Parts: sequence; C-alpha cells; structure tokens
Amino acid sequence: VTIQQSQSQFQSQVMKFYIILLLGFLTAVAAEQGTAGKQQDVNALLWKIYQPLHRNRLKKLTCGFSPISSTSIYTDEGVAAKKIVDEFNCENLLEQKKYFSLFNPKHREETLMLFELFMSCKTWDPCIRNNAAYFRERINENVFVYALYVTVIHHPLGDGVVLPPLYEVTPHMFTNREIIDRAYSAKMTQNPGKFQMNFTGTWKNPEQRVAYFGEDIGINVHHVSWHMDYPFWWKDNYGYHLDRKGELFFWAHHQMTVRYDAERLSNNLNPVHEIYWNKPIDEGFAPHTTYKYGGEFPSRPDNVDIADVDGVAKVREVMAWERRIRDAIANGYVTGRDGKQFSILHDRGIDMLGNIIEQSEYSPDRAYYGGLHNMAHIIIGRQGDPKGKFDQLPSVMEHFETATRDPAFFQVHKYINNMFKELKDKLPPYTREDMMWNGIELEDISVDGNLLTYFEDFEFSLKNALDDSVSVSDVDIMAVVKRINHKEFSYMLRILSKRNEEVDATVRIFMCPRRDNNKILYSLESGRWGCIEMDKFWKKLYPGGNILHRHSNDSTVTVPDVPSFS
Ligand SMILES: [Cu+2]
Repeated sequence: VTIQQSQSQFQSQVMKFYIILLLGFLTAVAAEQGTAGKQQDVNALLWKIYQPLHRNRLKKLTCGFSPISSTSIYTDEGVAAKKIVDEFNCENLLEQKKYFSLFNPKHREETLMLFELFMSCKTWDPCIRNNAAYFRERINENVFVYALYVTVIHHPLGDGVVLPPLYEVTPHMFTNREIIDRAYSAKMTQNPGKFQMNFTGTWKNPEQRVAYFGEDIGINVHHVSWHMDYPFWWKDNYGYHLDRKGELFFWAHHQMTVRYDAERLSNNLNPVHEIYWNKPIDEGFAPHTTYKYGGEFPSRPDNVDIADVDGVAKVREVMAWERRIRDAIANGYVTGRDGKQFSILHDRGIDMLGNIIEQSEYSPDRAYYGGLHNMAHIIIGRQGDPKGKFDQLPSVMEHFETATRDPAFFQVHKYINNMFKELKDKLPPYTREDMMWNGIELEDISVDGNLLTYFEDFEFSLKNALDDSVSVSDVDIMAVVKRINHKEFSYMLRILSKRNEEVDATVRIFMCPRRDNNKILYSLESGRWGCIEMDKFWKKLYPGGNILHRHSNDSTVTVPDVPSFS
C-alpha cells in the first residue's frame, strides 16, 4: 500500500492506492529489425503531406512509374493495383485538399484500396516505395497517410520502421486553431516562435479540470495507434488473424475509461456517467480545432437531446442493437448469420462480445448486432447538426486521433464498458485454485520513490501544418503543451519459491482508486473494476528467496515519445 499526492495545480486531492499483484505464466516475445532505407522513405513520404514530394529520389517515381506496368511485383497479379488505378482514372476517388474521415464508408473504401495494393506488394523497393510515391501525389493526402500507416504496421516489410508522431504529420488534428493561426503568421513574417497551447474551454466548466487528459496529444496518439493496430475493418485475408482483437477492444477502452475516472476523482469530479439514448447529452464541447481543408470541427452545446442523424442512423435502430446485445449477454450466447449459437460464457466470450460491439469484421452477424460503437461515435458527434442543415464537417468523435477530446467520448465508452461488465458478472467467479500458484508466495511489495505526478511542457513542430512557397522559407515553429508525467519510481517484490526448480513468472501490477467520489472506501469487490494496469513483465523465480526490482521506465504500458522528425 502506498500513497500518492499530486503536485499539480489541477490535482489537489490526495489519492491513495492499493497495489495488487498477480502472478502467472510466461509467454514469449520477439524483437524485430528495421532498415535505414525504408525509414528514410517513410520519413520523406510523410514530410509535408500537403506539398509535393521533396526528395529527388522519390520525386522521380511520381511520374516515372506506373502501378500496373509490371504485375509480377504483386502477390495478386496486380488485381488491387488495377482496381485503384481504374477508380483514379474514372475520377471516383476523393480529391486532394478535402477532409477525410475513416468513419465515412466511401473514404474508408478508398484508403483500403490503397492499403490492399500495398499489402499485395512482394517487396518494399520497388513495389511499396514506388506506389507510395506515385499515389501520394495523386490521391487525397489523408487517405494516403492512413493507408501508409496501417501498411507499415501490418505488412511484414514494414517491420522495424518507426512511424513519425502523427501530431507532426497532421498537426491540425492535434493543435488548437489559435495556435495554427499564430504559426501561419510566424511563418509569413519569418519569425520563429514557440506558442503555448491551452486546453479548450474555461474554468466555468467543471469538465475543464480533466481536459488535460482528454486533450492530451499522447492519449490521442495512443488511441489512434490502438485502432490502427487492431482495425475494425480488418479481414484475415490480409494475411493473418488479429488474435483477441475483440477482447483487446474491451481492455484498451476499459483502461482508458478507468484511468479517466481516476483523474476525475483526483479533481473532485464524479466518475463519468454513461450515455443514455433517451436522455440529453449533458456535456457540450467546443473543439477549437480546424481541418487543414474544409473548415472547423463542429461544436455541441450542453443538454442536447439525441436526435436521428439524417442519412446515417436512427436512434431507434441503435437501441435495437443494444437490446439484441443485452439479450445475448442475458442468454449467454450469440447467434451467427446462419442461426448457429455460440456460447459466450467462457474465457473467449468477451472476445466475441467485443467484436460485436465494436462493429468488427469478426462479428458473427453484423446485420443483426449492428455497429454500436462506431455508430455511437458518429451519432454523438453529429448532434450539433443532426439534420445536416449547416453543412458541418465530421466531428472530433469521428476521428480516432481527436475523439477523446470530447467528454462524450468517455460517456459512450462508459456505456459500452458497462455492457462488458454485465457479461463479466455472469461468468462464474475464479476459484481459489485458479488464483493460487502452489509453492509461490509474495511476501512483500514496496515502492521506492514517491508516486508523484506533475505537468511539464512538451514541444512539437508545426512545420508540417504550413504550406511551402519558394519565396517564404521554413522557420522553427513549435506548439508547447502541458502534459502530465510522473516522477520515476521502482517496485521491489520479495517472493518466496518453495518449488525445487526455476519457474517463469508473469508479474502484473495494478493501481486502484481507494476512495470513491464521496470519499467512501471502495471494497475490493467494488473497487477492482477501476484498477489501472501499471506494468506486466516476466521474471524467472529460483528456489528460495527472490527479490525483484522493476523500474517505472520499464513499464510495458508506457512508451517514450517518438522522436520529432522535423
Ligand atoms: Cu476507441
């Protein structure tokens, strides 16, 4: 048991945490290598995506290459390449200098056409590299960026390549309009500058106290990266099965939600409540962000009744999906398209439920169970203009890299999370035997160093937000944002092994809020749902006493920021 006191101006409340430890068994991990050439290509392709390619080596390919002149470079004899070339020649593809949203079915179809072309490539050079250079200059810039990101993540040829931070590739999605305006002015007047970006809204809004969390560029990058690692549109014919995708959809969003609630508790706010389709959305939101092309992200006032969204979905339809999903949980089984029943009352049940709720291609019946998660994002996002009268653009809720900015994001995910809990609560409890590891005893755990969080300035480059001109050269322009960080600490675990042989152990460490919003102590049973995964690692345990030290920098749930590529 340890005590954390936040030192930030936002966090005045003392939080106390239990640390819970679980021991399990070892699995293996593999490390991969990248190549410098591919990395240079990716950096060049993603540098100033709204401008023509600047590297001579790649620039030559933008007109000296034809995607369909040699189909032997593809594993599918050029089928995917021909398809996108045909669509391009017929001018069916989204033009450049227009907004892109993955939740728009037509936009998604286009970016997947390019992704499928890349996935059919046998080699990086020439196939992926030349096609990337060729299409970068022709199709919508954001369609291209999304396709290239998911290709580098999922194509075996992308292994080892580090993708640049998205907030420097598409800064508009992460930066307030006020700062973008100042960046333009700085460039035009050739004055380098660093501009402090504040969180949107004012202190008149209690939600402002946790804006640092939802508007954090790190959580937005984490969220969009997760959805690129485990895309809802993924089909196994791209090459492999994404194991436990539905379960991880639950886990990733559950962790974001409980972490958000912990931030709320430490800022004297109630835990976030779930959305109800037949009640107003109490919290409004004004994003203060603009698209690079097309205009502003729409706002939503407080207390908006949820209305049908013309041409997208009726609230009634979404409520029917919810009813069918709740019935499945109550019945303990889901049904496939052919009427076949699959039990969900076992350890893979949550995986199926996750696929159903998210609107994954893995859902056993997408027509029947619908797409609760994706549609909730769109419907809630459109409530500023549900009839489409004002020609508004897609909201922050309709992009994975901006969604957490809106407090309604967490209300939607609390709603979804509670459905997962309904299933969890139906499962038989773990037995003592399930939880025990005979002969292994955790004798002591302590934390070296104080658990302290604080805010620090973080800078990122806005060069890629701005257009180039021969007469106006680049100057250094940075946005400066406050981000929450923590002081370093380490765990010490004393474990006694009474076994005769060495064994492999998985250690998992969770941190759980100790008191609720009324300062009442959580019982272990009521508080465990709010536990935050802090670390997970593997160690060998030898017969006798074992002392394990684990540093916070080594945590598997944190990563350093990707280096700037400006
Ligand atoms: Cu998400």
